[in-house]
Amino acid sequence: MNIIVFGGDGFCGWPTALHLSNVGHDVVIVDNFSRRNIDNELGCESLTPIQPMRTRLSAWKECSRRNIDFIKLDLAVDYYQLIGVLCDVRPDAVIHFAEQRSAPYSMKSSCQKRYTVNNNVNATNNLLSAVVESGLDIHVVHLGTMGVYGYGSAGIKIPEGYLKIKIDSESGEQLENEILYPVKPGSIYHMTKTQDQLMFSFYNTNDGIRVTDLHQGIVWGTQTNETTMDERLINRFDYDGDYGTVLNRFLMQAAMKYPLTVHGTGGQARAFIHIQDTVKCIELALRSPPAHNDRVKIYNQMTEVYKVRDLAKLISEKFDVPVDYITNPRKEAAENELSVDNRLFLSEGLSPITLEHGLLQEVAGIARRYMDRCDISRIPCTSLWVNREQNEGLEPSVS
Ligand code: NAD
Ligand code: USQ
Repeated sequence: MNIIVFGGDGFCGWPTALHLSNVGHDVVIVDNFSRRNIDNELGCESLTPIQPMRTRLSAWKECSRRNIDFIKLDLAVDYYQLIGVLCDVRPDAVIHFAEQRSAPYSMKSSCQKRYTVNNNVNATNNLLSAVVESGLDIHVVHLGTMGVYGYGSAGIKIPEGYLKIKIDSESGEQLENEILYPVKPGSIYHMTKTQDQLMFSFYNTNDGIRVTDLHQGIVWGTQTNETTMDERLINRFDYDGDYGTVLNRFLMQAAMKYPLTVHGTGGQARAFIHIQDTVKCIELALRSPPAHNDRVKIYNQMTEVYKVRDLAKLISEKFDVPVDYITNPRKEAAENELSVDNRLFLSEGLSPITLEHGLLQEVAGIARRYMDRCDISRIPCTSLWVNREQNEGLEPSVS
């Protein structure tokens, strides 16, 4: 297949591009390097020494003898260039990772809130609009998030995108239907992902665009089979208070013997997936596109559910590091239960990497190896969901 990976310089996009190239697809990466620019803005960088795109691509050619092309383009802005790229490459599928993906960054101030909305909503709308205008039959695969559902499952397993409902009609009959699962975004970033869902639904119904939306949990781990082939191919590892996600932060904190930063009571249950499984899921999704006239196909791309405090306990015991319960900078439920249906990928052959098995390798192979690159002043989460006075009242810290 001819595939364009939008956002292919990022944490999920880079290993996906390499994997798809390795299994024989022709891959073009499109990115505007906004993530690298945000690192400059925040004064931090990946724990791992990621290389410039030119170096990455020539290293890949040396290792695999396969070529990946690169085009610098802002998906949210460069609309006419985007149409040109689609018409030149004529992709069978495009994978859309190109969004601002940090919830804390999206809540920093009105500037980051507006940037996140403008970037994410316009990127998705431009892509869908350009696919229509190109007249090509392109399968659009998007990286969405488990966060569109909120994290309370109201006593049911969160279904894969659609909720079966029964309602009483005016004449008293009971009608059955399926609707998009009601959204409950917990940050401006997550709100943009709920808006993406509506755009997919509209362009699918109106223009017949085939879309797969992958509602992904929190990705952990760093390396995949392809990124370990050469150090110049190494994937990024974010540990800072804005972009570092909880499990990778705990792994790096364990390597540094920095007390694990649990927000509130740590009663937040979240869904997780290893980066190696992310790339596998995307390959599986490409193999089973929705048929023409099918509705948007939604998968829950996650493999395990953990509470934050249970993760902290596991890592604390394994690596002998204390746990620090700190006031939660976010406005989120202190405790929740989460149960998720992920049968679609399991039925298509996914065999998940579990946390129990991957942790040690991650701490030794990545966090300890590159710990001299860590700037501990970047670890605290400084982005507050509401102002400090309101935040103090939100959730007491526990000891
Ligand atoms: P990332 O920030 O590392 O990568 C995103 C890439 O997109 C970056 O290289 C960035 O430069 C590029 N980009 C952003 N806006 C762009 C634009 N307007 N034009 C062109 N390029 C643009 O993020 P990631 O962790 O790789 O996440 C990728 C996608 O997966 C996101 O949409 C995110 O919502 C989703 N996701 C990520 C996780 C996770 O834990 N990392 C979990 C669930 C879902
Ligand atoms: N948390 C801590 N300590 C920390 C960091 C986070 O206790 O040091 C807590 C947070 O308060 C939250 C949970 O851990 O309750 C998860 O936070 P996170 O930063 O790991 O994940 P989140 O902000 O939800 O976002 C990440 C990705 C995002 C993706 C989402 C999937 O950045 O792109 O969409 O995971 S999901 O969480 O399933 O919505």
